[in-house]
Amino acid sequence: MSNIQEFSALLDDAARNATEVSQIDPEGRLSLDQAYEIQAASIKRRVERGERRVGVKMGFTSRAKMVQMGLSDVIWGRLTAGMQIEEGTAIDFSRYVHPRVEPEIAFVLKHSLDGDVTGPQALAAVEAIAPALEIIDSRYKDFKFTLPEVIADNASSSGFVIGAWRDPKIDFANLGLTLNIDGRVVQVGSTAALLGHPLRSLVAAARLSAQAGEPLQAGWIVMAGGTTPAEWIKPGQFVSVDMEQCGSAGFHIRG
Ligand code: OOG
Ligand code: MG
Repeated sequence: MSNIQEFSALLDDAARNATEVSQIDPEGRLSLDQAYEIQAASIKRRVERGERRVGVKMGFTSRAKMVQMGLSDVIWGRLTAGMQIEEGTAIDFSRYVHPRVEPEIAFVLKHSLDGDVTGPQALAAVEAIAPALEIIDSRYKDFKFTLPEVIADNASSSGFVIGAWRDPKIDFANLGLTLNIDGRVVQVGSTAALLGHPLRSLVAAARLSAQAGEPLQAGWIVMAGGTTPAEWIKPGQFVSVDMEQCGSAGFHIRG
């Protein structure tokens, strides 16, 4: 269907040029499968420009995020190396449309995970865990979208920052965390917000990626989802996450 190519080009260009677009499916004609086809086609364009695929991000895995965005299905998106921001460095505000940030936990895998796996099997594939921040920057005007629209837009993914990797032997089921802007706590949460246990987000990532024919690979990063509502960010700020037993991760915003 040529709409797939057309919409993927529109969203990829919007992400590249930091411009916003109108909703692509206001009448609700797109199926979820078509939305994921648009996402795959837009990531293919990035890969063809030389960006390496580095993992997966999960979305709407916490109640806080479902309530904030008014959508309740777990979704996923594709991460590329071009989205990773070195911890402690500065981003350019002009490269974003209307960015928000949310505190997450990240996994890096030592083994592939293919299809239906149990929690213990998923844990056995984890090389390390880390506190992380996701910058979400919907390409849609006013951050307003339907479920197929946000899926087509790679689940709003724009950037991610990962702190120092820690041994996954830490019990990370319920680690307290804060999101801080200029050292002030703006959100308080816990890793338990992610489907009751963050490993459930990894299990879902394994299932959904395998269903799409792209099983999770050794070395890939999985961002497990926002644990609190997202916060708007502005030029001049320093944004960080502090996670119990795991330290912190942060970045500056130049503007
Ligand atoms: C969609 C992305 C959701 C998460 O962690 O739940 C997401 C959005 O909120 O724009 O990244
Ligand atoms: Mg997120």
